[in-house]
Amino acid sequence: MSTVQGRLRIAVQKSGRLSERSLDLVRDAGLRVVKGNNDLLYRVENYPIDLLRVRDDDIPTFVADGVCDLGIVGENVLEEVRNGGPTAEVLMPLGFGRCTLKIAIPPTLAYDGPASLDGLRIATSYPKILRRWLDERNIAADIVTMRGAVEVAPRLKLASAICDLVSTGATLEANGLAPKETVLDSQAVLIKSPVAPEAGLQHLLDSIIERMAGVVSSQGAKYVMLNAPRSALAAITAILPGAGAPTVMPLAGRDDAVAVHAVCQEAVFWETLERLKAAGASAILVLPIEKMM
Ligand code: PRT
Ligand code: ZN
Repeated sequence: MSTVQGRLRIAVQKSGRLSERSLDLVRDAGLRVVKGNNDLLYRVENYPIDLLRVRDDDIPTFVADGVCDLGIVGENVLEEVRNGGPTAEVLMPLGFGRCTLKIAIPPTLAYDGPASLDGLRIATSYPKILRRWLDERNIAADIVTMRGAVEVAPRLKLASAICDLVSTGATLEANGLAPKETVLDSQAVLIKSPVAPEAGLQHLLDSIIERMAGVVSSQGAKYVMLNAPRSALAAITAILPGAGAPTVMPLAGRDDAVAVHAVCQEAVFWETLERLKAAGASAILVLPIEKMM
């Protein structure tokens, strides 16, 4: 049973790379978040829900222990704190906070595949993930655990290689390091506690999860409307990216053409519109989708 009577709790990063997008997701799911005097806890005014704002490293444990019912955290953090105990269930990837945990080396170091790391010292903030990766490949390397500024370790002669998160690659470049191996691909995920909430809150929990899934799947999705010659219908439908069965409707006074409406789950680029037009489509409209269930 959740520790706070009568209220659900969602753990989000207090301040960092995931904070803003986590709050956006919560808000897009219809929760009105009120920032009170308490910095640790934000209240939701239209539902019995609180947001617990903590360091991202604490989120997996809070959710696994049932202190929070849901949490938003990077897969990298989730993997690093994984131990033999109860774990939070990963419900869905959220499409933000994308990064890759990479092994990088200075260009002066000879490299011919993972075996070249044998006997080296590697600096990282992710010792457990790195150790697992090395063990799987039978590589005996020393790991130096650093909490930040991992990229300076080779210059300071603390280590000869690093294993750190990369998004744009600018940090590696600025420090003269070259990425060599991908240890983990990561993004933010929604996690759920193995501890059930109070009976009266289960329905609300299920509904919040379903709404968040709707928000995530509507991101990037577009509603496309166009007119098409009947003869080109099959070709035009095939061009629409990630559309299921589109709705086809008659056009008043036109036997040779139809209106096509479709939800496209994948990005609709200008190139897609140009191909649709070349296939005979006209009056093409692409609209954003606000909610989807
Ligand atoms: O205080 P708290 O513990 O909550 O925050 P934190 O400092 O541990 O984490 P924070 O806010 O930096 O990152 C939160 C999460 O964002 C991470 O756990 C990842 O899941 C995700 N994320 C996405 C990243 C990056 N991209 C990222 N680029 N986390 C860190 N970085 C760092 C990386 O460590 C390196 O220093 O950014 C630098 C590299 O970036 P590029 O763009 O130069 O490649
Ligand atoms: Zn952290």
